[in-house]
Amino acid sequence: MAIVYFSLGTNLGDRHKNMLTAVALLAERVGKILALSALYETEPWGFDSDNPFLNVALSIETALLPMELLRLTQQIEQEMGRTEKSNGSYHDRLIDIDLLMYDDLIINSPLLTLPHPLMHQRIFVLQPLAEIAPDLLHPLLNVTIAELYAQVSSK
Ligand code: PH2
Ligand code: MG
Ligand code: MG
Repeated sequence: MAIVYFSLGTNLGDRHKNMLTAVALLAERVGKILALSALYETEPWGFDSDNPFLNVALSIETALLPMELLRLTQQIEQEMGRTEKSNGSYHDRLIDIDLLMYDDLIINSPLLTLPHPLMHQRIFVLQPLAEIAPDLLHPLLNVTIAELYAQVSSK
């Protein structure tokens, strides 16, 4: 079994409903939820939009492999009605499910990079993640999530 961490975001439609649906589908298809953060309302990061996000972080114990998780999360995004494709620039979305970490695995493949390559820069990821896993070590940077969050929030 592996412990995996996800970041979820939504800034379109019924955001609370989108978030609950995504969490329920992850619990059904991925594994047991170990921890779920509060809901954080956050400003769009990296692009301009009038629509604030809801973000959460969660950890799950799973028997699935990283590429299986990637396929599953993309399938859930599609089932929930996400149509936009990532084309290099950010945009509003009904639901985004990002795999942040898979144990302390480091992967650099064309389809999947772990840990998520931008997680250490993103306050909307680090704040909820620091709530549920402050002592978790980033396997490349060798610092805890609490330290990364402190660094980003002091900028
Ligand atoms: N996701 C992005 C880009 N910007 N900003 C916030 N606040 N929350 C997000 O989930 C988010 C974002 C790309 O996935
Ligand atoms: Mg994302
Ligand atoms: Mg994504």
